[in-house]
Amino acid sequence: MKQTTKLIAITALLGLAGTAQADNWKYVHEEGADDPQGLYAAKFKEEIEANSDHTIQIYPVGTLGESADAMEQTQAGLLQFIDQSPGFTGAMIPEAEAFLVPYVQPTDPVEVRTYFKEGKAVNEMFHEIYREHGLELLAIFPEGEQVVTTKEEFRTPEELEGMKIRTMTSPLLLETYESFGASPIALPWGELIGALKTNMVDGQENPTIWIEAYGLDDLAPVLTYTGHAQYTTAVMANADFYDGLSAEDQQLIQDAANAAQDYILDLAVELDAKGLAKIKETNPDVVINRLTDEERAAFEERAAAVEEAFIERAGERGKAIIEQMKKDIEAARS
Ligand code: 6CS
Repeated sequence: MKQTTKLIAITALLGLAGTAQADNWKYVHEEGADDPQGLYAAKFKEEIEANSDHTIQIYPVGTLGESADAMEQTQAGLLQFIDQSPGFTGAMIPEAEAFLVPYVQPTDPVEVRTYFKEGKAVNEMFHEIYREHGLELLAIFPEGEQVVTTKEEFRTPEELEGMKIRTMTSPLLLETYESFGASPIALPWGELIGALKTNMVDGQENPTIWIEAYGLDDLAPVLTYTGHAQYTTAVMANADFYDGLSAEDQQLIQDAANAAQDYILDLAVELDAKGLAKIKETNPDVVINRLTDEERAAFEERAAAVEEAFIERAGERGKAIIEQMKKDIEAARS
């Protein structure tokens, strides 16, 4: 009898060991369900749930505080996955600000796709750096060219002078707008709409799809395409959580991240164009200005100081990243 009980217990244990435990993983991002980060997260969830017994609970913008709060919770291990953009992460990881250095990132849709999919800088140089902050980097993807929306028109740094422009919280964004002649103010996303409504700020920058989705063109109807940046975002896992997983689950996560990246790389360009079409269709007051090469040159000249400030902060590693980014863009162009 005793022997039989033992046998049953051992069989049960073996049975358990053979079955992978089904977990519910929490994934936080900075946008709504229909925005690029939300669409990426939904695809990631779909892949994980189709290929394992695990489930993903998605927390969109506003549900767990601002971007900085979500990062704290992820680093503390309360959340397993996070999508946070360098515009916020750069305050903690100086090298991540490489994505913000003006007039370095590509804006042409075909170049953008190749650069993010195949570029050595994007795909190989950030993993170790994010690891130093307890994060396993899973994907980096674009959301469209950054567009400046203001209440008054500007085409030169002199005309931008005195305008209070809201940026995300990475220091490099403040330096960028200072160099462009504006008076920048860093604010979390949750404070931007109120700041525009109360004239605490006169403008802001964001990709077209986001401007349309949140009615930013209604609050500051001059859209200026300065060609200085591409909105970039990154998806990460808590590194301790990731390291504690089986090799099979780690592969599951990498495969899901890659599938979601392919999906969003195609979609982001489409969404960007749709955003602009919708603004033109629905906002009779909108003014759309794309700076000429000559006009751009005046801003680009001033941007050189920002690149120097970046290298000073991010050191040799930062310098190597920027150099590689430039090579990757050249390769994408050809
Ligand atoms: O401007 C911001 O703060 C927001 N912009 C985008 C495109 N995504 C999330 C972020 O919080």
